[in-house]
Amino acid sequence: MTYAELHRLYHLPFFDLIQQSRVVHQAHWPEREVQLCTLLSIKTGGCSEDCSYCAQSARYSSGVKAEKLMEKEDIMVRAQAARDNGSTRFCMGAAWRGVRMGTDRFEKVIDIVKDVSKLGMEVCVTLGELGPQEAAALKEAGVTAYNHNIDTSPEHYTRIVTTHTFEDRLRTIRHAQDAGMSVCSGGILGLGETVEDRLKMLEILSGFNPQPESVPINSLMPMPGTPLSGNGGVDVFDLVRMIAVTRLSIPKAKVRLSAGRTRLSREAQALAMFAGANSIFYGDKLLTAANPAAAEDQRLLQDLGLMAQEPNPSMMAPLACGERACSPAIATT
Ligand code: SAM
Ligand code: DTB
Ligand code: SF4
Repeated sequence: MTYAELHRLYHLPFFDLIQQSRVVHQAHWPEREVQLCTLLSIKTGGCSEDCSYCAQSARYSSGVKAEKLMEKEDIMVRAQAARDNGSTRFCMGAAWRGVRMGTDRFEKVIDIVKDVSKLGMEVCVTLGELGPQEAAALKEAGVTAYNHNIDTSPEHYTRIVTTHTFEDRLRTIRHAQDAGMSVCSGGILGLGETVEDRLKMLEILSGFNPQPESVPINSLMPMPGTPLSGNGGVDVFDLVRMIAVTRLSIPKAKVRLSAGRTRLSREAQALAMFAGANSIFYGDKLLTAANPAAAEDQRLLQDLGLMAQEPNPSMMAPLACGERACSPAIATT
């Protein structure tokens, strides 16, 4: 969707905007379901990168200790617990700049993915930068979706991260798509960006071909010791407007109301779901930061008459659209 159209929609009177996004939401997602995804940090802290929002960067004194890659057996216990608790997607995150074929740690991740993917949940990983070979190996091992956020506009990105570029992020996303993985890509609100930056981010996300399969909308969780620790909270109506415009511009995506729900009331979360959010991180921890307790989320869904979504049975990536027709991003065997 063009920037001009996103801008027009975003600035509609609030009720007009959410009325429109509700119609599109119901047309594409009539089932009254919310996807439950559980996150696990399989390699925490000590990251070489300087993302100024992140407690896992080695450059900041955030109090997050650098740990080794978790053992597969311990990860399997957590994955089984997530499934038993009702999650249909298990998302493993690593505080790495990226991964490289032939390294011991990448081989270990491949082995972990193979086993987790046998549990019947969608498997998501977020490991930083990927080349084409790494992407193909992850797809082959059973990854459903690769999470790689663009986080904000290209212009604002240079004020938030200096150790890699916005173009590096786009290249990794292209490699994940070319390998036939679904792409999960979104951003963070509250990094000191303008509304224009947020809409430029959305212009880029909605312009991906294929569009992202899921779009996490995070609100900054200000982490002690990071350069952005003093940033204020995101206004709830700004957040809901972004959710609504995301739903309108990427209608088939799971729009995930992501980090920052601990600061939102039940009513605010209900409004975000009404406007188009249909996925949440589920379980009391994100990667290092807090998330609402699973029991609270169960109660919220029950009170709203919403159900947990089944996993995508084919686990196929969305189709890429050419000028005349849509075809799979990669031929599947
Ligand atoms: N290292 C990998 C990478 O950068 O892609 C994967 C892990 S990284 C922590 C995943 C995403 O979490 C980031 O792109 C960012 O959108 C989000 N995130 C990290 N810290 C956050 C914070 N304090 N508040 C909100 N979102 C955050
Ligand atoms: C995403 O967009 N949000 C998740 C997931 N993808 C990996 C991570 C949120 C991290 C919040 C801060 C923390 O836990 O350290
Ligand atoms: Fe490292 Fe990812 Fe955190 Fe950036 S966001 S510091 S790459 S873990």
